Amino acid sequence: MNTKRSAVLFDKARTVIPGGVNSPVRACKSVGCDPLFVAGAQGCMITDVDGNEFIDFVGSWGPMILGHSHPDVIKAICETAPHGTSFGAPCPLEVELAELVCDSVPSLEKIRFVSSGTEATMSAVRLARGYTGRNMVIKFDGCYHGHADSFLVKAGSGIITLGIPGSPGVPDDIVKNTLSIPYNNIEVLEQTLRDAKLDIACVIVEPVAGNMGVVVPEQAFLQKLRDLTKELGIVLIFDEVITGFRLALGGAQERFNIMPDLTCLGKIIGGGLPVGAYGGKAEIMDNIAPDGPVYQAGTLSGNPLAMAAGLAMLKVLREPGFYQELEEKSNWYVEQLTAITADSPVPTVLNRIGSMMTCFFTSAPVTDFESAMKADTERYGQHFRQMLSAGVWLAPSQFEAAFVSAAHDRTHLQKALEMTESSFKKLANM
Ligand code: KE4
Repeated sequence: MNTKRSAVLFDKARTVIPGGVNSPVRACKSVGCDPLFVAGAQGCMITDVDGNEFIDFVGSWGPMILGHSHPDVIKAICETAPHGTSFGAPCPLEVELAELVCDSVPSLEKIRFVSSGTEATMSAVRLARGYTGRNMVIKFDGCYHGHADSFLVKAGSGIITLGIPGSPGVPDDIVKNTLSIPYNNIEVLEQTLRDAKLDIACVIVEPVAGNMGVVVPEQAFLQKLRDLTKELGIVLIFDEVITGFRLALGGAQERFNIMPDLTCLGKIIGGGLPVGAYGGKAEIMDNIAPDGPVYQAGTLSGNPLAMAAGLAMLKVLREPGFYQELEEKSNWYVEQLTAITADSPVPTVLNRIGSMMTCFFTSAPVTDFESAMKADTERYGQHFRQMLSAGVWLAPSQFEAAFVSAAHDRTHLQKALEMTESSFKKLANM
Protein backbone atom coordinates (compact mmCIF):
# COMPACT_ATOMS: atom_id res chain seq x y z
CA MET A 1 0.00 0.00 0.00
CA ASN A 2 1.45 3.37 -1.02
CA THR A 3 1.55 5.70 1.99
CA LYS A 4 4.17 8.21 0.79
CA ARG A 5 2.06 11.36 1.16
CA SER A 6 1.04 10.37 4.67
CA ALA A 7 4.70 9.81 5.54
CA VAL A 8 5.69 13.26 4.25
CA LEU A 9 2.78 14.88 6.12
CA PHE A 10 3.62 13.00 9.32
CA ASP A 11 7.24 14.24 9.16
CA LYS A 12 6.03 17.82 8.67
CA ALA A 13 3.36 17.46 11.35
CA ARG A 14 5.88 16.31 13.94
CA THR A 15 7.90 19.53 13.50
CA VAL A 16 4.93 21.65 14.59
CA ILE A 17 2.49 19.39 16.47
CA PRO A 18 3.55 17.21 19.45
CA GLY A 19 3.75 13.63 18.16
CA GLY A 20 2.39 14.91 14.84
CA VAL A 21 -1.19 14.45 16.04
CA ASN A 22 -3.82 16.45 17.88
CA SER A 23 -4.89 13.51 20.02
CA PRO A 24 -2.43 10.83 21.18
CA VAL A 25 -4.31 7.64 20.27
CA ARG A 26 -4.30 8.74 16.59
CA ALA A 27 -0.52 8.34 16.49
CA CYS A 28 -0.98 4.55 16.17
CA LYS A 29 1.98 3.97 18.52
CA SER A 30 0.43 0.93 20.17
CA VAL A 31 -0.26 -0.84 16.85
CA GLY A 32 3.26 -0.41 15.50
CA CYS A 33 2.74 1.87 12.53
CA ASP A 34 2.61 5.52 11.56
CA PRO A 35 -0.74 7.28 11.15
CA LEU A 36 -2.37 7.69 7.76
CA PHE A 37 -3.58 11.19 6.95
CA VAL A 38 -7.17 11.39 5.78
CA ALA A 39 -8.21 13.27 2.64
CA GLY A 40 -11.94 12.66 3.04
CA ALA A 41 -14.71 10.32 4.11
CA GLN A 42 -18.14 9.41 2.74
CA GLY A 43 -20.60 6.98 4.28
CA CYS A 44 -18.60 4.14 5.85
CA MET A 45 -15.59 4.77 3.60
CA ILE A 46 -12.52 6.80 4.48
CA THR A 47 -9.83 7.82 1.93
CA ASP A 48 -6.26 8.71 2.85
CA VAL A 49 -4.06 11.28 1.11
CA ASP A 50 -2.48 8.56 -1.04
CA GLY A 51 -5.89 7.54 -2.40
CA ASN A 52 -6.17 4.33 -0.34
CA GLU A 53 -9.78 3.54 0.62
CA PHE A 54 -10.88 1.84 3.84
CA ILE A 55 -14.07 0.56 5.43
CA ASP A 56 -14.17 2.66 8.60
CA PHE A 57 -15.07 1.04 11.95
CA VAL A 58 -13.76 3.96 14.06
CA GLY A 59 -16.30 6.55 12.89
CA SER A 60 -14.25 9.38 14.41
CA TRP A 61 -14.37 7.45 17.75
CA GLY A 62 -18.18 7.31 17.78
CA PRO A 63 -19.81 10.42 16.29
CA MET A 64 -20.36 8.98 12.81
CA ILE A 65 -23.33 6.72 13.61
CA LEU A 66 -24.89 7.83 10.31
CA GLY A 67 -21.62 7.43 8.41
CA HIS A 68 -19.43 10.30 7.23
CA SER A 69 -20.78 13.36 5.35
CA HIS A 70 -24.44 12.45 5.79
CA PRO A 71 -26.32 14.69 3.29
CA ASP A 72 -28.72 16.07 5.93
CA VAL A 73 -25.82 17.07 8.20
CA ILE A 74 -23.79 18.63 5.39
CA LYS A 75 -26.87 20.50 4.10
CA ALA A 76 -27.56 21.88 7.59
CA ILE A 77 -23.97 23.10 7.92
CA CYS A 78 -23.97 24.67 4.43
CA GLU A 79 -27.31 26.42 5.04
CA THR A 80 -26.31 27.74 8.48
CA ALA A 81 -22.75 28.90 7.81
CA PRO A 82 -23.67 31.88 5.56
CA HIS A 83 -25.61 33.38 8.49
CA GLY A 84 -22.59 33.24 10.79
CA THR A 85 -20.76 30.50 12.65
CA SER A 86 -20.67 31.80 16.22
CA PHE A 87 -22.32 34.78 17.90
CA GLY A 88 -21.34 34.54 21.56
CA ALA A 89 -25.01 35.18 22.17
CA PRO A 90 -28.08 32.92 22.43
CA CYS A 91 -29.55 31.68 19.15
CA PRO A 92 -32.73 29.70 18.34
CA LEU A 93 -30.83 26.58 17.23
CA GLU A 94 -29.40 25.90 20.70
CA VAL A 95 -32.90 26.01 22.22
CA GLU A 96 -34.18 23.65 19.54
CA LEU A 97 -31.34 21.17 20.08
CA ALA A 98 -31.64 21.39 23.87
CA GLU A 99 -35.36 20.58 23.64
CA LEU A 100 -34.68 17.66 21.28
CA VAL A 101 -31.92 16.19 23.47
CA CYS A 102 -34.03 16.53 26.64
CA ASP A 103 -36.96 14.91 24.84
CA SER A 104 -34.74 12.03 23.71
CA VAL A 105 -32.78 11.22 26.90
CA PRO A 106 -35.18 10.15 29.67
CA SER A 107 -33.46 11.62 32.76
CA LEU A 108 -32.77 15.07 31.28
CA GLU A 109 -34.81 18.02 32.52
CA LYS A 110 -32.18 20.68 31.73
CA ILE A 111 -28.96 20.69 29.71
CA ARG A 112 -25.94 22.94 29.16
CA PHE A 113 -23.95 22.72 25.91
CA VAL A 114 -20.15 22.82 25.91
CA SER A 115 -17.61 22.01 23.20
CA SER A 116 -16.24 18.58 24.13
CA GLY A 117 -16.88 15.49 26.21
CA THR A 118 -14.10 16.52 28.58
CA GLU A 119 -15.77 19.87 29.23
CA ALA A 120 -19.03 18.05 29.88
CA THR A 121 -17.63 15.61 32.44
CA MET A 122 -15.40 18.20 34.09
CA SER A 123 -18.38 20.53 34.51
CA ALA A 124 -20.70 17.77 35.75
CA VAL A 125 -18.21 16.83 38.49
CA ARG A 126 -17.79 20.49 39.51
CA LEU A 127 -21.59 20.80 39.67
CA ALA A 128 -21.88 17.64 41.80
CA ARG A 129 -19.24 18.98 44.19
CA GLY A 130 -20.95 22.38 44.34
CA TYR A 131 -24.40 20.85 44.83
CA THR A 132 -23.33 18.44 47.61
CA GLY A 133 -20.58 20.51 49.22
CA ARG A 134 -18.38 17.38 49.15
CA ASN A 135 -15.13 16.73 47.26
CA MET A 136 -14.48 13.04 46.60
CA VAL A 137 -15.11 11.63 43.10
CA ILE A 138 -15.41 7.89 42.60
CA LYS A 139 -14.56 6.55 39.13
CA PHE A 140 -13.82 3.06 37.79
CA ASP A 141 -10.53 1.52 36.65
CA GLY A 142 -10.31 1.60 32.87
CA CYS A 143 -13.06 4.16 32.40
CA TYR A 144 -12.04 7.35 30.62
CA HIS A 145 -13.90 10.61 31.07
CA GLY A 146 -11.66 12.95 29.09
CA HIS A 147 -8.41 14.57 30.14
CA ALA A 148 -9.45 16.87 33.02
CA ASP A 149 -7.07 16.54 35.99
CA SER A 150 -9.57 14.75 38.24
CA PHE A 151 -10.00 11.89 35.81
CA LEU A 152 -6.43 10.94 34.97
CA VAL A 153 -6.33 8.18 37.57
CA LYS A 154 -6.16 4.61 36.22
CA ALA A 155 -7.98 5.99 33.20
CA GLY A 156 -8.74 4.17 29.98
CA SER A 157 -8.37 5.09 26.29
CA GLY A 158 -5.08 6.81 25.48
CA ILE A 159 -3.72 6.43 29.03
CA ILE A 160 -3.70 2.63 28.87
CA THR A 161 -3.01 2.57 25.15
CA LEU A 162 0.24 4.41 25.78
CA GLY A 163 0.82 2.44 28.98
CA ILE A 164 1.20 5.55 31.13
CA PRO A 165 -0.02 5.33 34.76
CA GLY A 166 -1.64 8.74 34.89
CA SER A 167 -0.11 12.02 33.82
CA PRO A 168 2.63 14.31 35.10
CA GLY A 169 1.29 17.80 35.71
CA VAL A 170 -1.65 16.56 37.79
CA PRO A 171 -0.96 17.69 41.39
CA ASP A 172 -1.38 15.08 44.15
CA ASP A 173 -3.77 17.53 45.80
CA ILE A 174 -6.16 17.05 42.89
CA VAL A 175 -5.74 13.31 42.52
CA LYS A 176 -6.27 12.67 46.24
CA ASN A 177 -9.94 13.58 45.70
CA THR A 178 -10.39 10.90 43.05
CA LEU A 179 -10.70 7.24 43.98
CA SER A 180 -10.78 4.64 41.20
CA ILE A 181 -12.28 1.24 41.99
CA PRO A 182 -12.86 -1.91 39.89
CA TYR A 183 -15.72 -1.90 37.34
CA ASN A 184 -18.45 -4.54 37.77
CA ASN A 185 -17.41 -5.26 41.38
CA ILE A 186 -20.47 -4.80 43.61
CA GLU A 187 -18.69 -5.73 46.84
CA VAL A 188 -15.95 -3.09 46.50
CA LEU A 189 -18.55 -0.59 45.28
CA GLU A 190 -20.70 -1.02 48.40
CA GLN A 191 -17.68 -1.02 50.73
CA THR A 192 -16.39 2.23 49.16
CA LEU A 193 -19.66 4.15 49.02
CA ARG A 194 -20.53 3.20 52.60
CA ASP A 195 -17.13 4.30 53.91
CA ALA A 196 -18.19 7.29 55.99
CA LYS A 197 -14.62 8.60 56.00
CA LEU A 198 -14.95 9.32 52.31
CA ASP A 199 -16.53 12.68 51.61
CA ILE A 200 -18.16 11.50 48.35
CA ALA A 201 -19.76 14.09 46.03
CA CYS A 202 -20.37 11.84 43.03
CA VAL A 203 -19.74 8.63 41.21
CA ILE A 204 -18.99 8.97 37.50
CA VAL A 205 -19.31 5.87 35.35
CA GLU A 206 -19.36 4.85 31.70
CA PRO A 207 -22.68 2.89 31.84
CA VAL A 208 -21.09 0.69 29.19
CA ALA A 209 -17.32 1.02 29.24
CA GLY A 210 -15.81 1.82 25.85
CA ASN A 211 -12.33 2.94 26.85
CA MET A 212 -10.76 -0.27 28.07
CA GLY A 213 -12.29 -1.85 25.04
CA VAL A 214 -16.03 -2.55 25.34
CA VAL A 215 -16.98 -3.93 28.74
CA VAL A 216 -20.69 -4.40 29.38
CA PRO A 217 -21.87 -3.86 32.96
CA GLU A 218 -23.72 -6.58 34.83
CA GLN A 219 -27.28 -5.26 35.27
CA ALA A 220 -26.94 -5.81 39.02
CA PHE A 221 -23.84 -3.60 39.10
CA LEU A 222 -25.58 -0.59 37.56
CA GLN A 223 -28.70 -1.17 39.68
CA LYS A 224 -26.65 -1.41 42.88
CA LEU A 225 -24.81 1.76 41.91
CA ARG A 226 -28.11 3.60 41.45
CA ASP A 227 -29.62 2.24 44.69
CA LEU A 228 -26.56 3.05 46.83
CA THR A 229 -26.05 6.57 45.43
CA LYS A 230 -29.76 7.33 45.97
CA GLU A 231 -29.66 5.98 49.53
CA LEU A 232 -26.47 7.89 50.41
CA GLY A 233 -27.30 11.17 48.65
CA ILE A 234 -24.38 10.80 46.22
CA VAL A 235 -24.78 12.29 42.73
CA LEU A 236 -24.70 9.56 40.05
CA ILE A 237 -23.19 10.78 36.77
CA PHE A 238 -23.54 8.64 33.64
CA ASP A 239 -20.80 9.51 31.19
CA GLU A 240 -22.71 8.76 27.97
CA VAL A 241 -20.26 10.52 25.65
CA ILE A 242 -19.95 7.23 23.73
CA THR A 243 -23.23 5.46 24.63
CA GLY A 244 -25.46 8.52 24.25
CA PHE A 245 -27.57 8.16 21.08
CA ARG A 246 -25.43 5.07 20.31
CA LEU A 247 -27.11 2.28 22.31
CA ALA A 248 -30.62 3.73 21.92
CA LEU A 249 -32.13 7.16 21.30
CA GLY A 250 -32.03 7.57 25.08
CA GLY A 251 -28.59 5.97 25.40
CA ALA A 252 -27.57 3.39 27.99
CA GLN A 253 -30.00 4.81 30.57
CA GLU A 254 -32.88 3.90 28.25
CA ARG A 255 -31.39 0.52 27.34
CA PHE A 256 -30.81 -0.49 30.96
CA ASN A 257 -33.72 1.58 32.34
CA ILE A 258 -31.53 3.12 35.05
CA MET A 259 -31.79 6.88 35.53
CA PRO A 260 -28.72 8.87 36.67
CA ASP A 261 -28.84 12.29 38.33
CA LEU A 262 -26.58 13.85 35.69
CA THR A 263 -25.66 12.72 32.17
CA CYS A 264 -22.67 13.76 30.05
CA LEU A 265 -22.97 13.68 26.26
CA GLY A 266 -20.70 14.37 23.30
CA LYS A 267 -19.61 12.84 19.98
CA ILE A 268 -22.93 11.98 18.23
CA ILE A 269 -24.86 15.06 19.47
CA GLY A 270 -22.58 17.37 17.48
CA GLY A 271 -23.02 15.51 14.21
CA GLY A 272 -19.24 15.52 13.89
CA LEU A 273 -18.78 19.13 15.02
CA PRO A 274 -17.41 19.97 18.49
CA VAL A 275 -20.31 19.62 20.91
CA GLY A 276 -20.50 18.25 24.44
CA ALA A 277 -23.31 18.62 26.95
CA TYR A 278 -24.18 17.84 30.54
CA GLY A 279 -27.65 17.79 31.98
CA GLY A 280 -30.04 16.19 34.40
CA LYS A 281 -32.45 17.11 37.17
CA ALA A 282 -33.44 20.80 37.12
CA GLU A 283 -32.96 20.87 40.91
CA ILE A 284 -29.26 20.15 40.36
CA MET A 285 -28.75 21.99 37.04
CA ASP A 286 -30.23 25.21 38.46
CA ASN A 287 -27.05 25.51 40.56
CA ILE A 288 -25.10 26.39 37.41
CA ALA A 289 -24.30 30.07 36.72
CA PRO A 290 -25.89 32.46 36.00
CA ASP A 291 -28.86 31.12 38.05
CA GLY A 292 -26.63 29.35 40.57
CA PRO A 293 -23.15 29.74 42.06
CA VAL A 294 -21.36 26.91 40.23
CA TYR A 295 -19.38 28.52 37.44
CA GLN A 296 -18.96 27.11 33.94
CA ALA A 297 -18.63 28.98 30.65
CA GLY A 298 -17.53 28.58 27.03
CA THR A 299 -16.99 30.94 24.10
CA LEU A 300 -18.23 28.54 21.45
CA SER A 301 -20.84 26.72 23.52
CA GLY A 302 -24.09 26.38 21.56
CA ASN A 303 -22.67 27.90 18.39
CA PRO A 304 -25.17 27.79 15.51
CA LEU A 305 -23.03 25.69 13.15
CA ALA A 306 -22.52 22.86 15.66
CA MET A 307 -26.13 23.07 16.80
CA ALA A 308 -27.37 22.80 13.20
CA ALA A 309 -25.22 19.71 12.60
CA GLY A 310 -26.41 18.12 15.86
CA LEU A 311 -30.05 18.86 15.04
CA ALA A 312 -29.75 17.31 11.58
CA MET A 313 -28.11 14.21 13.10
CA LEU A 314 -30.71 13.76 15.82
CA LYS A 315 -33.64 14.21 13.44
CA VAL A 316 -32.40 11.20 11.45
CA LEU A 317 -31.81 9.18 14.64
CA ARG A 318 -35.38 9.91 15.78
CA GLU A 319 -36.86 8.46 12.60
CA PRO A 320 -38.92 5.32 13.41
CA GLY A 321 -36.94 2.10 13.10
CA PHE A 322 -33.45 3.63 13.01
CA TYR A 323 -32.10 1.80 16.07
CA GLN A 324 -33.92 -1.43 15.27
CA GLU A 325 -32.30 -1.50 11.82
CA LEU A 326 -28.84 -0.73 13.27
CA GLU A 327 -29.32 -3.42 15.93
CA GLU A 328 -30.35 -6.04 13.35
CA LYS A 329 -27.42 -5.17 11.08
CA SER A 330 -25.01 -5.34 14.03
CA ASN A 331 -26.53 -8.67 15.14
CA TRP A 332 -25.89 -10.18 11.72
CA TYR A 333 -22.33 -8.85 11.59
CA VAL A 334 -21.47 -10.08 15.10
CA GLU A 335 -22.94 -13.54 14.40
CA GLN A 336 -20.65 -13.90 11.38
CA LEU A 337 -17.68 -12.43 13.25
CA THR A 338 -18.23 -14.83 16.15
CA ALA A 339 -18.30 -17.78 13.76
CA ILE A 340 -15.00 -16.70 12.20
CA THR A 341 -13.20 -16.14 15.50
CA ALA A 342 -14.65 -19.33 17.04
CA ASP A 343 -13.20 -21.35 14.14
CA SER A 344 -9.75 -19.85 14.66
CA PRO A 345 -7.07 -21.23 17.04
CA VAL A 346 -6.28 -17.59 17.91
CA PRO A 347 -7.89 -16.95 21.33
CA THR A 348 -10.30 -14.02 21.26
CA VAL A 349 -13.22 -12.73 23.34
CA LEU A 350 -15.81 -10.56 21.60
CA ASN A 351 -17.58 -8.02 23.83
CA ARG A 352 -20.49 -6.32 22.13
CA ILE A 353 -23.61 -4.33 22.85
CA GLY A 354 -25.68 -2.67 20.14
CA SER A 355 -23.39 -1.36 17.40
CA MET A 356 -20.25 -1.06 19.57
CA MET A 357 -17.82 -3.91 20.09
CA THR A 358 -14.25 -4.98 20.87
CA CYS A 359 -12.47 -8.19 19.86
CA PHE A 360 -10.02 -8.81 22.72
CA PHE A 361 -7.03 -11.03 21.91
CA THR A 362 -7.33 -13.03 25.09
CA SER A 363 -8.90 -16.31 26.21
CA ALA A 364 -10.65 -15.33 29.46
CA PRO A 365 -13.82 -13.22 29.78
CA VAL A 366 -13.20 -9.47 29.86
CA THR A 367 -15.36 -7.93 32.59
CA ASP A 368 -13.11 -5.20 34.00
CA PHE A 369 -9.80 -3.34 33.62
CA GLU A 370 -7.70 -6.16 35.10
CA SER A 371 -9.03 -8.77 32.67
CA ALA A 372 -8.87 -6.33 29.74
CA MET A 373 -5.20 -5.73 30.44
CA LYS A 374 -4.48 -9.43 29.89
CA ALA A 375 -5.17 -8.94 26.18
CA ASP A 376 -2.30 -9.56 23.76
CA THR A 377 -1.72 -6.05 22.39
CA GLU A 378 1.09 -7.30 20.14
CA ARG A 379 -1.31 -9.65 18.38
CA TYR A 380 -3.94 -6.89 18.18
CA GLY A 381 -1.30 -4.74 16.46
CA GLN A 382 -0.61 -7.49 13.91
CA HIS A 383 -4.33 -7.82 13.24
CA PHE A 384 -4.73 -4.04 12.95
CA ARG A 385 -1.92 -3.77 10.37
CA GLN A 386 -3.21 -6.73 8.34
CA MET A 387 -6.72 -5.33 8.28
CA LEU A 388 -5.47 -1.85 7.31
CA SER A 389 -3.48 -3.30 4.40
CA ALA A 390 -6.64 -5.14 3.36
CA GLY A 391 -8.71 -1.93 3.40
CA VAL A 392 -10.38 -2.08 6.83
CA TRP A 393 -9.79 0.77 9.31
CA LEU A 394 -10.00 -0.48 12.93
CA ALA A 395 -9.27 1.48 16.12
CA PRO A 396 -5.47 1.82 16.49
CA SER A 397 -5.67 0.37 20.01
CA GLN A 398 -6.87 -2.85 21.61
CA PHE A 399 -8.56 -0.73 24.27
CA GLU A 400 -11.10 1.08 22.13
CA ALA A 401 -14.44 0.26 20.50
CA ALA A 402 -15.30 -0.58 16.91
CA PHE A 403 -18.58 0.88 15.63
CA VAL A 404 -21.05 -0.23 12.98
CA SER A 405 -22.90 2.70 11.40
CA ALA A 406 -26.08 3.09 9.40
CA ALA A 407 -23.84 3.56 6.35
CA HIS A 408 -22.23 0.08 6.59
CA ASP A 409 -24.19 -2.12 4.16
CA ARG A 410 -23.97 -5.90 3.73
CA THR A 411 -21.33 -5.54 1.00
CA HIS A 412 -19.01 -3.56 3.25
CA LEU A 413 -19.62 -5.84 6.23
CA GLN A 414 -19.14 -8.97 4.12
CA LYS A 415 -15.81 -7.63 2.84
CA ALA A 416 -14.69 -6.79 6.38
CA LEU A 417 -15.60 -10.32 7.47
CA GLU A 418 -13.61 -11.86 4.62
CA MET A 419 -10.61 -9.70 5.53
CA THR A 420 -11.00 -10.70 9.19
CA GLU A 421 -11.02 -14.40 8.27
CA SER A 422 -7.91 -13.93 6.16
CA SER A 423 -6.15 -12.00 8.93
CA PHE A 424 -6.98 -14.68 11.51
CA LYS A 425 -5.56 -17.36 9.20
CA LYS A 426 -2.28 -15.40 9.05
CA LEU A 427 -2.28 -14.80 12.82
CA ALA A 428 -2.74 -18.52 13.43
CA ASN A 429 0.48 -19.19 11.50
CA MET A 430 2.55 -16.49 13.19
P1 KE4 B 1 -13.61 14.50 24.27
O1 KE4 B 1 -13.06 15.56 25.18
O2 KE4 B 1 -12.51 13.69 23.58
O3 KE4 B 1 -14.67 15.04 23.29
O4 KE4 B 1 -14.45 13.43 25.15
C1 KE4 B 1 -13.80 12.83 26.24
C2 KE4 B 1 -14.51 11.53 26.58
C3 KE4 B 1 -15.35 11.51 27.67
N1 KE4 B 1 -16.03 10.39 28.01
C4 KE4 B 1 -15.90 9.26 27.28
C5 KE4 B 1 -16.68 8.03 27.69
C6 KE4 B 1 -15.06 9.23 26.15
O5 KE4 B 1 -14.94 8.08 25.42
C7 KE4 B 1 -14.35 10.38 25.78
C8 KE4 B 1 -13.39 10.42 24.60
N2 KE4 B 1 -13.22 9.19 23.89
C9 KE4 B 1 -11.94 9.00 23.25
C10 KE4 B 1 -11.88 7.61 22.59
N3 KE4 B 1 -12.50 6.59 23.30
C11 KE4 B 1 -11.68 10.08 22.23
C12 KE4 B 1 -10.60 9.79 21.26
C13 KE4 B 1 -9.37 10.59 21.53
O6 KE4 B 1 -9.04 10.79 22.72
O7 KE4 B 1 -8.76 11.02 20.54
